[in-house]
Amino acid sequence: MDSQTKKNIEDILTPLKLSSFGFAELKKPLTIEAYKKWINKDFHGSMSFLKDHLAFKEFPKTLFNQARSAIVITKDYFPAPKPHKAPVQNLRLAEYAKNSDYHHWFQNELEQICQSLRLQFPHDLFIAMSDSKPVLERDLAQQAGLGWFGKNTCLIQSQQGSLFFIGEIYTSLTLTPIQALHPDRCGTCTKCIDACPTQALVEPYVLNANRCISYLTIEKRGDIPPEIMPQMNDWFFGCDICQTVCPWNEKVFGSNIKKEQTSYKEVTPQLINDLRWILNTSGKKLLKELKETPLTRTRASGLKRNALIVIANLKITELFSEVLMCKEQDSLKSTAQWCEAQLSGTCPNSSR
Ligand code: B12
Ligand code: SF4
Ligand code: SF4
Repeated sequence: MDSQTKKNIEDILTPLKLSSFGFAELKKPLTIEAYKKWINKDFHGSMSFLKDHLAFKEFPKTLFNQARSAIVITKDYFPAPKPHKAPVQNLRLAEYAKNSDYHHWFQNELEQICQSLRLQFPHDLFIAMSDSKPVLERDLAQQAGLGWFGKNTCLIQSQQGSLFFIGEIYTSLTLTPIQALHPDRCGTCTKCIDACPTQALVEPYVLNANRCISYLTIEKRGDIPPEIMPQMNDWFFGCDICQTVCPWNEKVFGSNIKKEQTSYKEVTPQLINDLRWILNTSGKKLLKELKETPLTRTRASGLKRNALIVIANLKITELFSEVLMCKEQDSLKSTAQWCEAQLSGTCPNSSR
């Protein structure tokens, strides 16, 4: 990479005040063997696309013939830079899901960067992606020197913690890393593994998605194993615990994030209203009202299923009749029956 190319790209990116950026060559990911082992153990659950995408992830140049390198960009999502106002504000959402769907706004920001790059390099290819193509994004960002793999599997930067998205621009330019690999700073810490409520971090750096609240509330379709539902606490969509207990996030964000995310939500009339709204609203209307948010990923039946689990775990007897109504729907029947069993015997006015 000649120094003028590097300078021209940096001149475009630096004024944008991105959280961080770096360059990586498109080569076999450093952690591809760990990825294959993970797939072979079926830790991906029903996310079959992760298995199907293996070849593109192992040989990144095959995704776009002309691509040679990637410009990797991170974007902080806490406190929410693009908050949405959907009527789920009182439910326990992962921090990323308090933002509008990053697959749209972050992707758009990356597209705009591509436009500027095309003006500077009219004969070259630039393709923007963020969780939209088969790319092993954490590995690519690690190669670009933008963080290390924590034992919770998230990419962490010592100055920024881990609450950031990763996006990349594949290009035909030949770029080499401008930063060295970020050293591992987990040391002997195991806080994330110890704090995971469902024991999904089965060993350092290995997450069994089948047990992960994030997977169960977002990606899993249908019923959730009954032995895990009580451990999901009041998480409605996603989970942040293995990140909020991380000393590197505590260092960057202070006590705010920890307090907000590691304690149960108080059962307020507003929280009950949000849950009632989810259960009483038709699937079509729910998806319409939530269309700017990432919550539609789990579909309407997933949102209703998640609401039932929160109701059961918080023992919200005020919604008993709504729970009974869900028993009439095939897709919710068994979760509603389980929820009913958790609630029955609880007097509506007793302390929780
Ligand atoms: C599938 C997926 C999920 C799944 C599986 C998560 C997972 N850990 O794999 C589920 C639904 C559970 C999920 C949850 C979340 N996700 Co997600 N997810 C993805 C996706 C689409 C693919 C990830 C993947 O390939 N997993 C495969 C497994 C094998 O990878 P891995 O667990 O990271 O394991 C690696 C390391 O452990 C490492 N490794 C293994 N052994 C060893 C040993 C040593 C010594 C070392 C150093 C490394 C190492 O190698 C493995 C392979 O790279 C990416 C987007 C993308 N295209 O890459 C986003 C992505 C990883 N997710 C992201 C986010 C924000 C989240 C959540 C925070 C959302 C939330 N709050 O609910 C949580 C975080 C949970 C967690 N602890 O990971 C961000 C991560 C940003 C970051 N800073 O790391 C990404 C990159 C999306 C984006 N474009 O920003 N996600
Ligand atoms: S996101 Fe939650 S459930 Fe998943 S590994 Fe982290 S703490 Fe465990
Ligand atoms: S909690 Fe500790 S072990 Fe886990 S990712 Fe953070 S520093 Fe690493």
